[in-house]
Formats: sequence, structure tokens, C-alpha cells
Amino acid sequence: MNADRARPRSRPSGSNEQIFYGKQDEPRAPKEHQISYEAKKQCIAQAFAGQSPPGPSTCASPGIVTVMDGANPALALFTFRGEQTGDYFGDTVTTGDVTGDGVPDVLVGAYGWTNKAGQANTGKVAVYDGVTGKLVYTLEGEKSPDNFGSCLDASADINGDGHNDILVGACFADPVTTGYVKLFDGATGRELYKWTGAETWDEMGRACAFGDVNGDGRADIVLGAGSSVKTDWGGYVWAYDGKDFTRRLYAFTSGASQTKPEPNFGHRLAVADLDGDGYAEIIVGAYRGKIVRSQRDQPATGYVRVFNGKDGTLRYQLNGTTDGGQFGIAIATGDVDGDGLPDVIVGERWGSPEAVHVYKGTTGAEFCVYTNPGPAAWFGQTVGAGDVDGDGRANVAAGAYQGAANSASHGGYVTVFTNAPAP
Ligand SMILES: [Ca+2]
Ligand SMILES: [Ca+2]
Ligand SMILES: [Ca+2]
Ligand SMILES: [Ca+2]
Repeated sequence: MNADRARPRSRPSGSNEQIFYGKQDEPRAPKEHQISYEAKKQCIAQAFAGQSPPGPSTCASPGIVTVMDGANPALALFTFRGEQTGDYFGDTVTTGDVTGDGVPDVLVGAYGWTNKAGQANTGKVAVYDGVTGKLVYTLEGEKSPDNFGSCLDASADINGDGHNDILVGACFADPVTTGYVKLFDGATGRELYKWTGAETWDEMGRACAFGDVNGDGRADIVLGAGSSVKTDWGGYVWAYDGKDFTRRLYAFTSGASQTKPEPNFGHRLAVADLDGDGYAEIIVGAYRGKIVRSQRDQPATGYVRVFNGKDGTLRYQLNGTTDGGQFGIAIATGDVDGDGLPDVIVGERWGSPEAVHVYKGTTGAEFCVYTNPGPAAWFGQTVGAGDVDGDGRANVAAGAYQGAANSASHGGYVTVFTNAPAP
């Protein structure tokens, strides 16, 4: 990461926004070529330290989202700002062509947002035009403490009108953090459907994603409830048909009922067709999961399970390396090795070392790992993938939410890695 070596080149005045660009680092290892740049973290949210739900905010300012040019990390395309101190604006971000002009738009969640009636943590999502950066519209939670915006996806056009549609979670919605996920029509912002958690404490809406699970050509909806006490202590994941929102295709649980600590199965998820058979796989993170289930003395390294889209069977399981490492706190997919099929990228933010692992999507074989050799930074708190250099292979991005204690900025940063030679 070399956050310590990063140096400021650009410091916009009039705000506490500071963008730092690191110098091009020498490769330290064959798999760790990197283009590094660092963004000042606006908000150290102690309440959102991983095990804790988003709670009373300790942020010093509204959140900020900066959109960087993938080809030129020195160029900020847009900067979007939250409205309120502690609104958690930017804690969830996604892109999708909601306006229908062919250019992806930017969606930013602010689950700590207080509505006009003064209800704290109602939450909202802002949709910005990807061409102009102008606000298109906002979606709002119903009431306190919905935490509307806890998950976000706009990667699919579910009703086929040429506008991508939007999934938004509200994981702490009453009664008692039952939670819900809503589907909105991207063209109009109108609510199309609402899925509510099965029971209290489920936290439905910790995660949500589109993907064509049943292979009929239309995206389906996958929902993560990161907690639970009745159905299964450890959380669950539901997949619903994109043509019939009432038809459940699959339900997955951790199988570790009543085992403490709860594994938080479904706290994160991703959906992608890893083997190219036309059925999207469901990739579920359980960041406090135990490798050997139901045994209390087993270390909670966290794990990720990959379920086959075609029949719902477990394809493979990926395991963390460190007790308490929170492997699975972040998941993304992208074709990193260039074989034309998506690979699986998993963050292990509290591992020894903090790491981001990359696995071949078809087999689950690890072929690349990025680690943080520096001070604790929560490297792997977020992960992403996209081809920023145009070579046809996805580049891996890793967020280090806490930054490094002795970093020049003492804030979080994001590193985008160049690809290693194809394995
Ligand atoms: Ca649509
Ligand atoms: Ca489908
Ligand atoms: Ca598949
Ligand atoms: Ca691949």
C-alpha cells in the first residue's frame, strides 16, 4: 500500500477534502505491481467497526464520494457530498445506467440520513447522472431507523425498458431490525416491490444483488439477511425470480444454527455466472463464520460459499486464514485472469496480514493475493474490480477504510492494482 510514501499533489481548498496521489511504486513482488492513490477519509465511523451495526454517528462531517478517472487516477471526474454530519453518505456506492443514455450513472447511499420529519437514520439514496454529475432523483427510507441504503445495486434492467433498475436495502427497519429490500423502477424512481425479512433481528438488506440465477435471460434478485435468531442464527440468503417477485428460487443458510458468534452469513454477497453456463452463481460471505460448522472451539476466520446457480448446490467454500480476520467482509467479481469468466475477490480486512484474495471463479483456486505490509489499515474492508487500463482483464481495487496510523493523510485510501502476468 505504501500509504506512508504517498504524497499530496492536489489539495482542493475550502473543504477538508484532500485527495492524495501516490507515486508509481516499484513492484515488490510479481503479483503486486500497483498504481496507488489515496483519498482522504472523511469520516471515521467507530460505530461501524464491523461487528457493530451502523449506529449513532461519530462522523465529523458529511460523507464525500469522489469519482476518479480509471485511466488517470489524478483526475477526479465528480465529487458528490452528503448533506448532514453523520449521514454515512458514500458508505454504499454503485453504478448503473438508470437514465438510459448508455452511460453508467452513480448511486450513493446515505443510510444515516435524517429525513425532513427529523427521523434519524431513515436513510436515502442519491442518483447522479454519469454524464453531467447532476442529481437525477433521490429515494428515501420510510422512517427511523430504516437505514435505507444499507445495500445497493443498479446493475440490471429488470423490466426491460432500457433503464437499469435499483435495489436498496434497509437493514434496520422495524420491527426490531427485521429489515427490507425494495426494488425501484430506474426510469421513474417508483417502487416496484418490497421484500421484508422473515422475523425480527434478521437485518434483511445487509446485502442485495441482481443476477440471472435461473438462466431465463432476465436478472433475478438475491437478498442477504446478515443476522437472524429464529430461522437460523447465522443469517440467510434468498433468491427471487426476476419475472415473478413472489417466487423464491433458493434459500440458503449457514447451517450453524445457534452457534456463537453468529457467522453473519449473507452480510455480503455477489452474483455472477462463474462457469459460463448461463446460470449465475450466488456468492455469500459469512465474515465471522467458522470453517468447521457448529463447533464452538473452532476459529471464526470467516468464509465465503459459492452456490451453483443451476441447482443451488454448494460449489466450493473459501476460507479465511486468521481467527477474527473477517474474511468475506467484502466480495466482488471480475475477470482478473483474462479467461473470459469472472473470478472471485474477497477481502480479509483484519487478517494477518490484511489481505485481498483472488480465486479462479470456476474452481475456487487462489491465484493472487494482495496484502498490506504496513500498519493496520483495514485493507480489504471494500473490494472492487474493473478494467481500468483496457487490457481486457479486470483490475482489483482494495479499500483500506482506516488508513494507516502513520500515513501522511491518516485517512483511508483505495489502491487499484495492475495485473500480474496471466497465471
Ligand atoms: Ca428498467
Ligand atoms: Ca432470471
Ligand atoms: Ca453458472
Ligand atoms: Ca477469469
